[in-house]
Amino acid sequence: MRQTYFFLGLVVAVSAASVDSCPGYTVGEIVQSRSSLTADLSLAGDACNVYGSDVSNLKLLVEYQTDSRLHVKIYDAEEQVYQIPASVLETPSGQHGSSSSASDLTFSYTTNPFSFAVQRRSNQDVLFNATGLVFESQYVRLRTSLPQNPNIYGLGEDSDSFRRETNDYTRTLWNRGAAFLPQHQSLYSSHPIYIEMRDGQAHGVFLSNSNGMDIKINQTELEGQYLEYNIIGGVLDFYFLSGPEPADVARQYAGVVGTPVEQSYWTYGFHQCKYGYEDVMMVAEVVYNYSQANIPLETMWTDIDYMDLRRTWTLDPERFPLHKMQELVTYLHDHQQQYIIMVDPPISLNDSASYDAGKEKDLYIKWANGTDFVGTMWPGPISYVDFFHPSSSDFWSGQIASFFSDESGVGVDGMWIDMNEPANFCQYPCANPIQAAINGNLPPPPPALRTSWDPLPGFPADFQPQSASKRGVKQDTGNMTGLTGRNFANPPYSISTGDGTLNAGSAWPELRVYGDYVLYDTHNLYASQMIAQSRQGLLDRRPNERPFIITRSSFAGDGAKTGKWTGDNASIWAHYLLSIVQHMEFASIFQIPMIGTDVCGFNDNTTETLCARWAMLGAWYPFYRNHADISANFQEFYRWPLVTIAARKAIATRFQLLDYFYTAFHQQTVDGSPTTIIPLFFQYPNDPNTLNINYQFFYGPSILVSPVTEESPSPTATETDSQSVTLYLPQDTFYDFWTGEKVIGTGSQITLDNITYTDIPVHVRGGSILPLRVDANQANTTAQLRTHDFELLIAPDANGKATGSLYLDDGISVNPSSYSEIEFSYDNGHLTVSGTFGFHTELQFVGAKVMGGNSIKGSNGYSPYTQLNKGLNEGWEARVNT
Ligand SMILES: *[C@@H]1O[C@H](CO)[C@@H](O)[C@H](O)[C@H]1NC(C)=O
Ligand SMILES: *[C@@H]1O[C@H](CO)[C@@H](O)[C@H](O)[C@H]1NC(C)=O
Ligand SMILES: *[C@@H]1O[C@H](CO)[C@@H](O)[C@H](O)[C@H]1NC(C)=O
Ligand SMILES: *[C@@H]1O[C@H](CO)[C@@H](O)[C@H](O)[C@H]1NC(C)=O
Ligand SMILES: *[C@@H]1O[C@H](CO)[C@@H](O)[C@H](O)[C@H]1NC(C)=O
Ligand SMILES: *[C@@H]1O[C@H](CO)[C@@H](O)[C@H](O)[C@H]1NC(C)=O
Ligand SMILES: *[C@@H]1O[C@H](CO)[C@@H](O)[C@H](O)[C@H]1NC(C)=O
Ligand SMILES: *[C@@H]1O[C@H](CO)[C@@H](O)[C@H](O)[C@H]1NC(C)=O
Ligand SMILES: *[C@@H]1O[C@H](CO)[C@@H](O)[C@H](O)[C@H]1NC(C)=O
Ligand SMILES: CC(=O)N[C@H]1CO[C@H](CO)[C@@H](O)[C@@H]1O
Repeated sequence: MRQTYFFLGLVVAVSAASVDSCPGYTVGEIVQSRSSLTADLSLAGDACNVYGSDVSNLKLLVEYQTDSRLHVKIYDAEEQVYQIPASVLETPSGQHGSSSSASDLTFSYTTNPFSFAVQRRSNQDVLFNATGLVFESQYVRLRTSLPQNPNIYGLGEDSDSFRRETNDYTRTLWNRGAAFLPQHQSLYSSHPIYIEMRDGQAHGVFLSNSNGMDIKINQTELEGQYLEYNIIGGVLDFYFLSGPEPADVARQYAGVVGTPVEQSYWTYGFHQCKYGYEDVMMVAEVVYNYSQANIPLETMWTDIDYMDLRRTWTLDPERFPLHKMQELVTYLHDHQQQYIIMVDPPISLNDSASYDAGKEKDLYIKWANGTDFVGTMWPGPISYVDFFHPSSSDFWSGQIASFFSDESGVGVDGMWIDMNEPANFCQYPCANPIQAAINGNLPPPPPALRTSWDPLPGFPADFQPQSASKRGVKQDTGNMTGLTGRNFANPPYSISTGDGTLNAGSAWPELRVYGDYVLYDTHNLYASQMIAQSRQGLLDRRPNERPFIITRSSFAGDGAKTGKWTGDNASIWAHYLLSIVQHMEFASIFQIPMIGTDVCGFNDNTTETLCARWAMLGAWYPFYRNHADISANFQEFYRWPLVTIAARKAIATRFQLLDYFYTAFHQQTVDGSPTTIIPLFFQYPNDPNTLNINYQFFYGPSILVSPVTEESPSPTATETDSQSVTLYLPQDTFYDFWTGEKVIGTGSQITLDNITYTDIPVHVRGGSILPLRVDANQANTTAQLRTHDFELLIAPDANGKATGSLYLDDGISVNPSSYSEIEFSYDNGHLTVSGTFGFHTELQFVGAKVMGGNSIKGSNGYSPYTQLNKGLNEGWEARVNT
């Protein structure tokens, strides 16, 4: 959703003193054990007090938590400085599963001034060399030197290149609604984790800190190459992850912040949304038109259009009346389709029922003096639900239970939560928010009531034309809620969010949430709390169903509860490309693998060719949704012949592979293995050519997708117009997914010609077996697809061998009562199926085909089909035609 709100960067006065003159710290008493080290650190000279006051006494805690994970924490001895509440994100502490002699990582330090280094034991490589520690009330700095031009990935959310720039580069983390995804600025989420690749080995560094920060990567003649954290509060709470494979780092990170949450089978279907559907009739018409166009629509969505005067938890009584909304939901459910609508975090002051319910429990974010803060959002004056308040869970769950009641409300199948940075349209200092809202921010007038509609065969009569937590408080120390005496409104060190100030476009940093916290410290966690309460509310309503949530804003660890979309992009080629980078980051580094980008673009008008290419690419997004802004033209796939053909083919292919991807996604939920959207260097860490690949990716472990990267020369084209694509193939055996032909990768680029608007280059990695649903192009929904049999696609490696797997369960239960984990293995014509077979089904493996078989090049690279007709409830073996 667009936030119609822009700020020019403010020029910030440069402080006279420099932190470079700060004295650093000296190491006092050290206590060492087999698996940990603690020490006192004290200021080594006169305080420099550049950005607030220096904290005199610090503590160092080093824990060898596992052989591959080292925890290093530097915090104030008084424990007054803000730390992330364990109720929001609980990272491991007090774990001592390894020792200083067994760990893959070694920790060393110098005493005066204090510095520390983390090395890889096997080769003594210095992975992190922390110098220049400054710890002030509103500024914390630490720098690590790095090799020249390091290969660094992560530290999102952003719209920059996949591999981080290494010179004069700043990544700012401060959750921020930023339409059009501007480059070199902070965007919706904060994920302070990076992966670095050195000579084929990977390590990870996670800084568990929710405060705003500038992470600077730079190379200067004097200081060499470095990465520097400049944080406006909190403590230094590092987790060093030793890899050595990129996939190991991903698993190790999941060990710190949690594995991603499992999603229901239907969530992988195709979704349609737009801001600007004028009434429920128009929503129904889109559903109808999709079915007429024979494009399988799985889930219909509605943006804030459905609300009465844009107020959360209300329905526009004329345009989206309850009885018609219920009929729409019933219609969709009867057709095995789903419905989702948007929910925003503020409550309108003018919405007496919901507002009073929240007020009664004192659930709104407050000023320091205890008065509720009033800001401005879509409905005008609003207060924000304080999702940190323990009673907010009951309140939010109650709202969900009644408004989304399956019996008496709108029985939606998931939640789409937006504006949760949280967004605020009232410009600081907004002396009179109510008046300001009334003056300039009343909800946009609803569209004129429509009075006539086309008939919608199959829909109810109403749709036919007629008229129209817990906190680890320790004794004798502080409660880690934050130092007093700080300047929240204008912090002395200013991070470069892109807006110039922290309060631009959001609720002010000086506001309070439950537990004596200020948004200055917890801003980046607001969405996390909304996600948690929304998940709980959905679980309370349908206890056995996996809650499906798509959020705009997020923080480290949120993948354990939610999926995400990448926000308000634009209908431009650059954002079609950017989506690939963002999905690799979210899926493989940030552990939010249910990730998607608005297909065909949100802001501005798309074109037929852009939308066709995007329909083809979107089929390889975990979350595949077409969505556009109210000011953009309609862009449903059925609106252009070319896009219709592209979408049918894309969805049929996605359906064919849906269980392959469901299995891959399941693996990531089990142990954090990056098995969903995978960068090439994760798969080929020893191939340095893969380090700079932005626009090719693996969809699951076995499928390499190489979309067209050049924009179409014309905005309209026909199905047979084509372009070429140059792609990189690592040294490996591949097969063209569409023809079955073998393609030997040589670690170089190849060019494919004649890639029409309904084509996308896809290769299967040799050594893989993929379970495919048969006749996938005949399924209109994923529920129908689940009744289709399987066939096995075998792509042998250079030795004629291949393996694969299939995870089966009911596709919806939180804890499925039964499931199967089926393993396939193939060796030169001999196929073996084994595993566990708890999920009983009448479906069959009807056949198998081997890629790169005895084919005539150019026509069909598949072996003659082998009929199998074997069940899925026990193991078996068979000969397969090669
Ligand atoms: C860390 O960096 C400092 C300054 O650049 C350097 O003097 C020191 O040798 C480095 N430490 C290690 C362990 O490499
Ligand atoms: C990088 O270093 C140069 C030279 O000191 C400096 O001018 C520039 O501002 C630095 N960039 C960042 C992002 O810190
Ligand atoms: C549905 O299709 C009809 C017939 O092509 C068209 O007139 C109408 O505008 C479409 N409506 C929507 C909401 O797409
Ligand atoms: C799928 O939808 C098409 C078009 O509406 C219809 O002709 C076909 O019968 C449907 N298939 C199934 C299996 O329901
Ligand atoms: C409050 O709501 C009423 C009726 O729902 C509406 O008429 C009025 O314009 C609203 N006022 C504001 C300030 O939003
Ligand atoms: C509390 O502080 C806010 C912001 O300064 C102010 O607008 C409000 O009037 C104050 N409330 C009281 C009761 O003093
Ligand atoms: C935390 O400690 C501060 C300072 O001692 C105190 O003012 C505040 O009330 C405490 N907050 C909580 C939630 O205990
Ligand atoms: C989108 O197209 C509509 C009508 O075709 C036009 O009025 C509008 O100005 C276009 N928007 C942009 C941003 O070009
Ligand atoms: C390009 O592909 C299309 C569709 O697959 C085919 O009809 C056409 O003959 C091909 N053109 C060339 C030049 O190979
Ligand atoms: C990544 C990218 O291309 N961003 C563009 C997004 O849109 C704005 C406005 O059109 C451009 O200024 C950015 O360059």
